[in-house]
Amino acid sequence: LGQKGCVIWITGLSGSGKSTLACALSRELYSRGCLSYVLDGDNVRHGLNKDLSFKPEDRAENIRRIGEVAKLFADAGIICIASLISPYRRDRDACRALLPEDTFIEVIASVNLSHSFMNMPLEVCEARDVKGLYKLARAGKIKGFTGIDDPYEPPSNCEILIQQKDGLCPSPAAMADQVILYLDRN
Ligand code: GGZ
Repeated sequence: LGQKGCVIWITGLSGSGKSTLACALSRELYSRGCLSYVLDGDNVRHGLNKDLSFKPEDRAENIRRIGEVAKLFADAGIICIASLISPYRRDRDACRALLPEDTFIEVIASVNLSHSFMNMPLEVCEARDVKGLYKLARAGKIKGFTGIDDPYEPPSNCEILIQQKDGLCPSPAAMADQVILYLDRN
């Protein structure tokens, strides 16, 4: 096996397609004979991180722990796909600093380049509102919800921007292909 471990860090708002991309990417890697493992914020919060809330210090700790675990996977030669909102740039950069150069690949899901980084994705995510969380946040029933009353700081230097085509969100497989293309080239 010539596989080299790395961390693919997918950041973005709730409902922006992070988990969908993580899953599609993991499948695509499997079909190419590559070993990967998905660490999804929402899932890890049910186990390892079940003691953590969504206040900034706890989000920082959530991200720090997932970063450390992702590093262990990468050390073992596995492609670790971390998918979590990770809204604060400082916290993501701290994870990047844990890993050797070029092995932390930051990806932002569902970006429409013709619009500002934030507004368009928030509108889209909120319009989809798959789990009804935005509605609850707007009604004040969830406090500190990312994009509503808690900040999201988009990456300024990420390796991969998942681009839309003609204003349409790419399919999960097309999003995964954008990441695979990057891995192939680098
Ligand atoms: C943001 C929240 C919140 C608040 C619950 N803010 O889309 P989901 O529902 O299924 O995934 C989101 C998940 C976010 O967990 P992360 O570990 O990715 O967040 S972070 O990186 O910021 O630590 C969302 C749900 O939890 N959720 N409350 N207040 N998302």
